[in-house]
Amino acid sequence: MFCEQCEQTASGDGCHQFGACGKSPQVNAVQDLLVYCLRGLSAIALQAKAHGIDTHSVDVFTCESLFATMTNVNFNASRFDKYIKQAIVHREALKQQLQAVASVENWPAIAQYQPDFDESLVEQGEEVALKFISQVGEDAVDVFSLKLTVLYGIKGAASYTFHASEVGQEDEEVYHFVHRALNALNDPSLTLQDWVNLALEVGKSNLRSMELLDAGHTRTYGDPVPTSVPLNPIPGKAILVSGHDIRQLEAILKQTAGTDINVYTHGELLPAHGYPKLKQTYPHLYGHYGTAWQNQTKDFNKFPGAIVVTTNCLMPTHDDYHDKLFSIGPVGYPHLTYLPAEDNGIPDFTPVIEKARSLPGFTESAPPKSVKVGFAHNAVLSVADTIIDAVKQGKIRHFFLVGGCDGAKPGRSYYTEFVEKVPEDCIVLTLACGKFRFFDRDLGEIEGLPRLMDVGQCNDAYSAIQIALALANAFEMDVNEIPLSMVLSWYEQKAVAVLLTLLHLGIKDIRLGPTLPAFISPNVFKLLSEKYQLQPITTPDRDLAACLG
Ligand code: SF4
Ligand code: SF3
Repeated sequence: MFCEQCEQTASGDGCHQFGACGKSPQVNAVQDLLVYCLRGLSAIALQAKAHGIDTHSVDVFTCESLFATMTNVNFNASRFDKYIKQAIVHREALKQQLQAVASVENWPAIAQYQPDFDESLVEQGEEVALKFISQVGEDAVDVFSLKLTVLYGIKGAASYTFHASEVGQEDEEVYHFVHRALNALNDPSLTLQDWVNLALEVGKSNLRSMELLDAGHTRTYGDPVPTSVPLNPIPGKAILVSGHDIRQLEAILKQTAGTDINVYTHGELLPAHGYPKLKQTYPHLYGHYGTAWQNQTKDFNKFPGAIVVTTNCLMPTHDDYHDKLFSIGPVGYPHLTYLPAEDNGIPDFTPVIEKARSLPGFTESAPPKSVKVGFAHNAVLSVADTIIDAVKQGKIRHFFLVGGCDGAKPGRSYYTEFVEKVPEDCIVLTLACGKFRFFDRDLGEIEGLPRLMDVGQCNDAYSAIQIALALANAFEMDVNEIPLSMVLSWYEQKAVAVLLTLLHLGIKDIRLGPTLPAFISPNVFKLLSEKYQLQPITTPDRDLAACLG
């Protein structure tokens, strides 16, 4: 087994025996086999596109199945067997269509690969996994590092692309790029510089994917507005919805409308409360429960209702709550109840509703407590004049974007301490699940502006980018010259995609932690630090002093 796609990777240099995330070597191998088959599928999809053949179902399938191979999404080997079979069926169907319009003599070897479904897919996955081959040149370590960066980045970007397609936003160029990036992994002739360029292109394409997702969310549910979200449960039956998928949250709200069930968000669905049309249409979207993904064993156990996990991050499930847990979309775990989508992409959530009814729900009130969400680009830029005046008058000295993924490592307390130490004349923007380390702190206000603003989910890095670019425009400065520092935490491949987007935009001086990606070789890191001044976090005091200096 070899996997080093997330920050949790064992001993900081790859999981070799068993995933620190709970992924078994068997599941890792079938994920590797799926990625190999997708590389072959992409080679054919590119040819099909060049001949004007409609590849839409293959495009969406590729994004969904890449999504399933991300950290903490799917632990169910049998699900990957199905994805692998589908990849081969899609590939052969496209070949037939191609044969009808062009006389193709030879398919690339990878596109002729045929898994033997009567034999162990695990062994076959181990054979075809992307491996480091030491004898391919002196920069082999760095090329391999960049190949992994592209693969992991495209997984993150594919997940956002899949979400965007669910809310009706698609771009052929993005799908084309996903296939091009996967197909590049088939090309041994690419140089180090080719791989650097491709990694930055992943960032560019991911920016478009996040833009599409933003458009899908805001056109469907309205631009987020500052909204108080109760953290105290209220008596009544309850369903908890975890992950990132706002469309599936809406489907659950629709199917529970008019019942006595209250719906709570968990993890990265907290920002959903900021979307006005969702809130207005479904008053039983009541509040938020729990914090970041790594605390779910405790949170899910205590939650007295049914729970649906729509996306990452799912941890290995626990007997204490396995029976009340459901997964949908690309998410899965052995023996966990999976609700398949119907033709409209939405599952029938009746089993969830029945489970919620059979459980006690909340029986007591708790003291009121709330947090504010909804500071996406439209909300923040609607008060741009106030912000700009406050900066000009010296009332706001600096902005910090403290965001990204949360995780279990003790070093992540850095982010809590950092936010606590941010001087009172500075504003903290945050996004993604890393915010749960400080999201309920009252940092007060400057000129009526909250000092802590929740921009949204990890994909709402798009919003943060729009805010940064608008401020740069207003101050007639380069984005790297405005008083803004980015202090980011990463865990999984969505964060890799976002980081590549920021580098593609030329954003410098990003501080990254809690540790640097294991898949980034020392030379690749040197290159990134020389060109972009990308740097590891140190201590909150040192980093704050450097940012404000
Ligand atoms: Fe290890 Fe992370 Fe891969 Fe899981 S996803 S096997 S923790 S590197
Ligand atoms: Fe969190 Fe998994 Fe990355 Fe969307 S829910 S940010 S870790």
